[in-house]
Amino acid sequence: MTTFLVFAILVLFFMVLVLIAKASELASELKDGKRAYDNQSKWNGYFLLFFLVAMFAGSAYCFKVLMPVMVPKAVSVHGVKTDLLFNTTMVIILIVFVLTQAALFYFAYRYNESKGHQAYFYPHNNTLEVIWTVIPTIVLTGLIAMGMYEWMHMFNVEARDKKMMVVEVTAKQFNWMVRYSGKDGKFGDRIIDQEHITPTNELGIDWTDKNSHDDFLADKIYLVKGKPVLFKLGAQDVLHSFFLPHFRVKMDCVPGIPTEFYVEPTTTTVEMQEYLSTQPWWQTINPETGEPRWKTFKYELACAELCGKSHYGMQKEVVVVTQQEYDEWLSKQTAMYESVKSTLPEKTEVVLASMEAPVSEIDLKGAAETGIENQLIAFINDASRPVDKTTWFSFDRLLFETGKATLKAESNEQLDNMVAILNAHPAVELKIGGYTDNVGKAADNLKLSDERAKAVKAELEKKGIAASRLNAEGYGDQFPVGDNKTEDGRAKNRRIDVRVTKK
Ligand SMILES: [Cu+2]
Repeated sequence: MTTFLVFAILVLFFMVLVLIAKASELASELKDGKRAYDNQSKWNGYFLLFFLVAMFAGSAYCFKVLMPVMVPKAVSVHGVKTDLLFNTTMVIILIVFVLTQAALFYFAYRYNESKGHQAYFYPHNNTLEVIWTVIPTIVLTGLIAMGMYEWMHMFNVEARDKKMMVVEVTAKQFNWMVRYSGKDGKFGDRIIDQEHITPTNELGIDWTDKNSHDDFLADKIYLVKGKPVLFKLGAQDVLHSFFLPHFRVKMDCVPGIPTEFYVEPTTTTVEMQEYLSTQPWWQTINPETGEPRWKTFKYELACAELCGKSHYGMQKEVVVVTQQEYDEWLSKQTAMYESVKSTLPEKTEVVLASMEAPVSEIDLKGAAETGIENQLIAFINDASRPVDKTTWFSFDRLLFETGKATLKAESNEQLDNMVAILNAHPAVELKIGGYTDNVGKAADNLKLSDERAKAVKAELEKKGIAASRLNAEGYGDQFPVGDNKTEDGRAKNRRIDVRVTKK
């Protein structure tokens, strides 16, 4: 309010000056036109001088009032250097600003048009040209060199501390998802597709990757004083910007393009509060809490990209603590896996290890070159594709009685071959999926497909395969492989598929 009043008074004062000048000009014009013109140019000079003084006083006032309210000192190693760069630039700019503006306005005042005075014509001076070209060139080159040097240090991957911690931050409208790798220090893989990204697994974490089992989401970002941290940044929807003002960190979060930032915090939250308790502005009472401002000081993560209507809500607290406090906090975190594992479908719980040696002498009967048996053996032996849960193979010679889950005798040959493959590869496990076309009721199709898949499983068990190595599930008319509009396509959809995993 006071600021507004001061401003209003200044504006009014200025308007009064203008009116006085206008009035006196009009008055004198009535007497003598020429003198009025001289007077006007004299007044212009005074105004320009007044403006110069007001501008400097105003700028100085802003600095005095706003500096203590600005984001306090940097609390990261690179941040101190960033500030030094910023301040150096600021000082140079200020010097140039004061000199040029003072000269500009003073000259306008000092050499305003007056009777009998003629302007000196001074079109060119090589020495001056050289001076005002060379000096800014040197200064700017220096500033840019300093900036490049610091930039290289900030982003130099080789120079990074191998013992740094890694925190993964994913931005979305309108929140931050902060993932820690847990005690193993390794993040579980993420698979960005519709199957994996669900309301309960927004990051698309692959739960079959054991590294994910101790990953946890943190509601606050905890960092350790003196311990470098690499933020791995991403976004799920639109552009966001990861902004840690106190650490002088700002990095865009771009959907599809991972970015990162390396920071070493130097001051714990408590130490920062202690420091701020000595600063005058921070000692003033915050009307919202009724306490001195320093008491409720927190480091903050904010979004610095206007990303939508609730952009302002994208905040998170950052807490810098000692290693001991961090370990304590870490031990209290619950892995995401704990809360989701009971809801996970069976098919993602398979985890596999190394391949066994290829077996070439499997006695296959009736399997053509391109039969499912040969495909399966090739897949099992292909070490470059040890696990691929999306790869299913369709049985080509399993036959059921129409509308029933009873296997026909002709199916035996292929089932025997499967048994031979499973016996040759003891670590291999099978997931058997049953499918139908879309004729009839979906519920009936689902039931029939499930029964058929289980019939295959039962048959393999009868032939000596351990039940623990087999799994069967019906999917009804879901996941068609052919066009249900044609008889040919429907025949393709009525099928038993199999997927290989290894223990
Ligand atoms: Cu945002």
